[in-house]
Amino acid sequence: MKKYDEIKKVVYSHGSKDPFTFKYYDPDEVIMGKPMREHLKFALSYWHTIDAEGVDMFGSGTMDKSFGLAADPLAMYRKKAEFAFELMDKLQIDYYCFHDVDIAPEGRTVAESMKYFGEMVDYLAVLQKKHGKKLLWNTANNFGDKKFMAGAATSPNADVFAVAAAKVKAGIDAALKLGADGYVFWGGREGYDTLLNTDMALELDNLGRFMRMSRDYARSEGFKGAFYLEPKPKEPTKHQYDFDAATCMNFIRTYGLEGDFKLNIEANHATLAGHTFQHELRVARVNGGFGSIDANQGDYLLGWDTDQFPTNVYETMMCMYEVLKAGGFTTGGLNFDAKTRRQSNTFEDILLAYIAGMDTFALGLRFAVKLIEDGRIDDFVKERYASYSSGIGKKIVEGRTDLKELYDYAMGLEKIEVASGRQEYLESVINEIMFG
Ligand code: XUL
Ligand code: CO
Repeated sequence: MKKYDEIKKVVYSHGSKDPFTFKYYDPDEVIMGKPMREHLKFALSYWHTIDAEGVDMFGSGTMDKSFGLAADPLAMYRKKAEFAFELMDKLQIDYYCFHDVDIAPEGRTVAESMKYFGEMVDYLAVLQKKHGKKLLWNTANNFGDKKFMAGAATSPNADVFAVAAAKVKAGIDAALKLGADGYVFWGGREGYDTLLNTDMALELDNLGRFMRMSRDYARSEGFKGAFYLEPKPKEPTKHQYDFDAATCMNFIRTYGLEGDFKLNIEANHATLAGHTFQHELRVARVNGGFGSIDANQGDYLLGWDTDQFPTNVYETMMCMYEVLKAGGFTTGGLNFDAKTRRQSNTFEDILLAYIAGMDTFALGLRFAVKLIEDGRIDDFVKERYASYSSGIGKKIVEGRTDLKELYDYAMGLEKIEVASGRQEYLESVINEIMFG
């Protein structure tokens, strides 16, 4: 197998046995009026790809991403940034995403960390221009440091709330400087482990205040992008307030954040919440909250957030079906919040993992288009609800009836038959579309 440095650019070569080619992703191929790269809007996740070294609960890293510069953290982070942009070039990826702590070394004080962060943001601006790349979204890591052990915006300590707010302010300033399309809030520690020590009402209101202040600051500075809440039910906190898409939409409405806030739906978070990926996307879509996607997959036998590169075509197909039905991405895209397995510990594995993920989504897009063009599923659903297009059903959906009229109507009914849901047939249609 070729070495990482020998691979200059991964290109589309359907049927090829060369592992460093795309078999299904042809970035410039036009499908439904748009090139694949615009349908899919792939993004590289800085934390998993540039920083993570394969550490787990039981063992140390299996991969070294210090580039021999561990003794000089600023030089190391500059090298990491250069590596990130070269990697995006190789993979033909146009976007990237990062947390503040991913791109710059930690200082001894909050102020020193801010200084390093500012320097690295300036450097990313230079690299973005040089390589023609864009920032899909950035975020603040308000969960890793020990001061966030009881939450950030939901911490019982107001000083922690203030530090978290300062980090978001710096993040929004960076988003403006780098022209980001979005800004993400994922509340890994915003929740509780026991109600015995928790004032839930105050914590939720503070979280709402935090989001409103962030939005107001960003808008006043001219940020036009989207804000995203990222639902996840648990891990690291036992119960996270941003449990799932429905909970997040309720939060958005309760605190008057509609229009500004949408959702960043992650496949593995959906399954942790006991939902399918498609369910979470559908909830987002029908509630006006469809925004962006963290593309990965979990392991059905492991109960935690394994953040694997997606290879399940059935899931990416139903995901892309929802994306197409939502009218495609606007500010959002497909961020690979995914890491190579601990045993896949070479730089070649990073390329192979992204190729697998991108091809899986390319197949998902191709099949989703076929599913829509085929029309059998959409027609079936339409037909199933046909009783709402005329008569009493039409009156119900148009709000032109009431319980009294419905009572009289029901009294006149003799035989009521609900048509078959035909689940097995519909599942076989999906197989036909995928396998011919
Ligand atoms: C954690 C997770 C985060 C967010 C950004 O499970 O998904 O990486 O995407 O903070
Ligand atoms: Co994520």
